[in-house]
Amino acid sequence: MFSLRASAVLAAAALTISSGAMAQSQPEVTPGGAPTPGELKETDPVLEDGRVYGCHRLNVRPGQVVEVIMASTDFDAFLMVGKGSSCRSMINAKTDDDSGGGPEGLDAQVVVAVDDGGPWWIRTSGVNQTHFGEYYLHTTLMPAVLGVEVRRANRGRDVIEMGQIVADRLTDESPQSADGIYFRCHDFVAEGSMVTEILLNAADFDAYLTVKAGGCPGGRVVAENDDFDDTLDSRIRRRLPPGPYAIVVSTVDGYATGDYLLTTSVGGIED
Ligand SMILES: [Ca+2]
Ligand SMILES: [Ca+2]
Repeated sequence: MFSLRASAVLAAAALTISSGAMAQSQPEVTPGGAPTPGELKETDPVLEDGRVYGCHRLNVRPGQVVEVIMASTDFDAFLMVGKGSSCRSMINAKTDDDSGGGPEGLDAQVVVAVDDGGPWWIRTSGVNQTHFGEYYLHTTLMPAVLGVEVRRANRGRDVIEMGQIVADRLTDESPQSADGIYFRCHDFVAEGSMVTEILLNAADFDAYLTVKAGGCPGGRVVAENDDFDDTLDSRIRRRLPPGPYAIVVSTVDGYATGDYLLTTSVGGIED
């Protein structure tokens, strides 16, 4: 009798410890705060492919654009960030292996545009079953505005102002060119004689950037770019005479869709 009671108590204690450990392994991460330490251990929950993973609740508000970097010197970091009921059931999650750079080029980086209350999650893992060790999550709140908010403020028009970062998305409901490629056209007004840098970062597709004279949909092509440096992203640096321009975001990936960041800034040397 006593032994049964004792084992029941022990089982209850084990349950308490286990749920306590679960709570500890899911610390909330608030963007902009100090780096969050984590560790992958052999006793952690396991994915279908045998990799262990960690789970962090991402404390964000709709309208925020957040960069998450997972850095580790112990193993090859892999990230998944998305929303859903848990780290195991996210929808439209973004994943990344090595975009975060780091000393060995193996850190992971994901940028997400927070379009609703989620809940949002960060899932941390390695890239194979033997990856264990310590890592840090660095989160940054980016000074970006969501495309949906730009359209809401501009009666449906896509507008980008000098110095702005717009977080937007090509979807299967975006306008299509004559050959079926999805695009989005942002109105831009050049005001000075400085060099304008226009940068298009797209994690999900091979970006293509075009600047045309006049407001959207634009006329004569002023500048265009497919890739720059060693990326598939696009960048244009051009001295644009004052006036209205159409900045067209598209892809060379056929009918590809996905998130992108479009940034305008002053400076740099003309391409
Ligand atoms: Ca990696
Ligand atoms: Ca490209």
